Amino acid sequence: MSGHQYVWINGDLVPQERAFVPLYDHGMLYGDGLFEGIRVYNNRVFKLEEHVARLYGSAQALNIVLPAAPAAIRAAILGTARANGHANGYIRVTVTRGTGLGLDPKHIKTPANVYISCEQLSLYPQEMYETGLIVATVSTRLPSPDVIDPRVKCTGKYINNILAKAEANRQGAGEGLMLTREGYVGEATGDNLFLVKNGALTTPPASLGILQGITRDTVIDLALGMGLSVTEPLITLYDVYNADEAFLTGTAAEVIPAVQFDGRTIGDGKPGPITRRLIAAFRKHTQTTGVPVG
Ligand code: PXG
Repeated sequence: MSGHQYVWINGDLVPQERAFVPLYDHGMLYGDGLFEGIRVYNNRVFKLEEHVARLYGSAQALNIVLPAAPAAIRAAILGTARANGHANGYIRVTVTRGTGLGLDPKHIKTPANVYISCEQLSLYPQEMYETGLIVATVSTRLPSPDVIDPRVKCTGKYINNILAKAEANRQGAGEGLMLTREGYVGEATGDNLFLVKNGALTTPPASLGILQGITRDTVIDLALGMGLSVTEPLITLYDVYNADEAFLTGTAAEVIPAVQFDGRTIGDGKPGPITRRLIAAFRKHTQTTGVPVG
């Protein structure tokens, strides 16, 4: 099937050019849905179980009932990856509450809609992983957890992240760093932040209202495996500006060094040694773990 692209929609693999979303899909009308971005490395789906578990966690929080059990969704993800034939790719799973006009979920007469696609994706040019990213703090704040719980990876919340990303772009930065309303450092628009100071790693605590990234968890495990210390203190911009090294983690961005924040150069302005070691370890890890696409 190579060459053609397929999208899995509610149980069927449909050629991409014939894959449509209903006009009154609640995700389309109100951002009433959730999603996961998942990587395929070397014909293996990375952290499949973790991503599907997070998807079900988001669904449970939004009271959206998925029309299939986790094993069936995992099989559908693997099947979509297989049909599209990318040895290295990016899978996007989107679930919406269903199709129906009006806020009231009673108007929805369909089961939840499930869409799965697989594409090739490089978020940043390869040389940026060598030279490092420029990051700007943005004025767009993280929504507080009493408004939108960050552990719910719901589509609607991403308007904030899109505006933050555009704000960063306007400042000539590749990513935007978002703060909580209290001014603590939270996360970037689609990635988590790590700092290195005196050989030890820090990253903002998940309880602050950030997404507990699966790449973040992976990097914490790899760092601990190397004997490095990892803690989750409250971080302010002072800590960021005075770090020895910094990097971002996310499924799309992978592990990418950050060498400048708001015009302050981090360390000597080049990706640091611990960052480089973690990038190498992450790349090695992704090649051999993961569920074979088959
Ligand atoms: N923070 C936020 C706000 C995210 O959306 C991460 C951190 C990193 O989490 P993972 O689990 O990927 O390590 C994310 C990741 C997309 C897309 O278009 C998805 C994300 C980010 C940007 C784009 O599918 N999620």
